[in-house]
Amino acid sequence: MKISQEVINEFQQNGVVYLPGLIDETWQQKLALAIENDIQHPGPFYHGYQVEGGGNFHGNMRLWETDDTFKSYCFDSILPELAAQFMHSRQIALFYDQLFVKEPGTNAPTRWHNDQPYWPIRGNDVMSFWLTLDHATVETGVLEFVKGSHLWQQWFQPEPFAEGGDEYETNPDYVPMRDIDAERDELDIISWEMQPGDVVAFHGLTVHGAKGNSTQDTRRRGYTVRYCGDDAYYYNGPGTNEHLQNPQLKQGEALFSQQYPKVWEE
Ligand SMILES: O=C(O)CCC(=O)C(=O)O
Repeated sequence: MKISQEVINEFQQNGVVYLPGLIDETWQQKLALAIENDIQHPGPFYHGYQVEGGGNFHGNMRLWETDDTFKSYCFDSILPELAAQFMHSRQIALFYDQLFVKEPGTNAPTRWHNDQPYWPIRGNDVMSFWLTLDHATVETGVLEFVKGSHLWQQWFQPEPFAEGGDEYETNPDYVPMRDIDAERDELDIISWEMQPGDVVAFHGLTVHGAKGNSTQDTRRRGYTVRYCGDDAYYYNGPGTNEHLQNPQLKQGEALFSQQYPKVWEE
């Protein structure tokens, strides 16, 4: 599959593109089963939390390391090759994958943030593919993006996503997160009503967030895979998520390793 130059330009300018119908039904069915299995028997990086008012938020990451379906999707689907095209890269490392399930009635917004400050990764070639397995709308918590915000080059201080969530060390080089909701009128905030199999691809510095799932009958299963390209390297400063750090790597080293395997090469 070849992405058009127009779509690549859109990704570079906006920091996000919508890829409708990217993932076929066979993959969707396999992933749906793997997700149910993870909900029943969460892997070691489970990060769900209790939500006021009911519902349930199930989060987990690095799922590919313990589940063959997630692994096969991260390694063998179209995604690594697309990542290479979007990032003009000759080699692609899998950084990690992450699951975000908001059951109906889960008042758990995904706070506005950009991702890279949470990660021990520097460089521009860092991106994510967020897949929905449900009809996702603003009401169920589809992702919203601040168009072009990756070009601000601002690294926002990571904060816990909910009470009891992971805490993050302060990084003096990071800036406090902006109050994006207060700035809604001035900023260009974009989102798409998404169908199962649709994907949004976005840059590691693009500011994004989502509301909770306020519906009573529709789940919102989002599954993200994150890849790095040629100019990305390991750098672990204050504020990163400890579960994403890689004890095998030293500051400044190339990423390829057991934890961040090479999944594509020209
Ligand atoms: O699905 C969500 O609510 C959050 C997803 C997200 O922030 C991400 O994939 O980077």
